[in-house]
Amino acid sequence: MNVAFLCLGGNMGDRLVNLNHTKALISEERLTILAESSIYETKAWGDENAPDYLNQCIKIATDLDAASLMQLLLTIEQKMGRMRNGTNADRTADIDILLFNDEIINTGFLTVPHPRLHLRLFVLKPLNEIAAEIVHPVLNKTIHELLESCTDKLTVRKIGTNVHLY
Ligand code: PH2
Ligand code: MG
Ligand code: MG
Repeated sequence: MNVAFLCLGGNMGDRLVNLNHTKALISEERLTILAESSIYETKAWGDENAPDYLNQCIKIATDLDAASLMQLLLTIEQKMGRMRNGTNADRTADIDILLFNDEIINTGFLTVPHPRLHLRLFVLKPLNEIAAEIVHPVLNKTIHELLESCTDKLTVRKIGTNVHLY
C-alpha cells in the first residue's frame, strides 16, 4: 500500500461545498483518506487579484502507483469543473500530489515531491498538522523544519474544525 499527501484547493463557487465534494469523490475511488488537516482560507499565491482559496491537506492510502493516482485525480478535477460550468478551464478543485511514499519522480507528467511545496505557506501549514515529522526526500528536511524556514508571507488563516485523524 502506498501513502500520499495531497493538497486540495479551490477559489470558485461555494468553496466549502466544493472541498467536501472533492473529498467525497476521492473516497469513492481506490483511495482511503487516513487524515485531514484543518481547512485554511488563504490569499491566492501568484496572483494578488485572484479570489481567496480554501486549502486543506489530506493523507491517503492507495494501491495505485503515483502516475495512476495523478490520472485519477485529474478526472476528479474534471468532474468538479464540469459540475459548475461545463468546461475544464474554470476549475473549482485543484488536487496536487505533494508527497508519494518517499519517492522522487520527475517525468513530464508528474513531479513529486511537489516542486513548490516548501515555498508555500498555504501548503506547509496544513501539511504540518498531519505530516510534521515526514522527511522531504529531496530537501532532507522535515515538513516542520520546512515550515519554520519558509519565508512566504501570504495570509493563511485556519477556519472551521481542527485536524482529523481516522
Ligand atoms: N493554487 C494555485 C495558485 N495559487 N494560492 C492558494 N492560496 N492556494 C492554492 O491552492 C493555489 C494558489 C495553482 O494551483
Ligand atoms: Mg495547485
Ligand atoms: Mg494542480
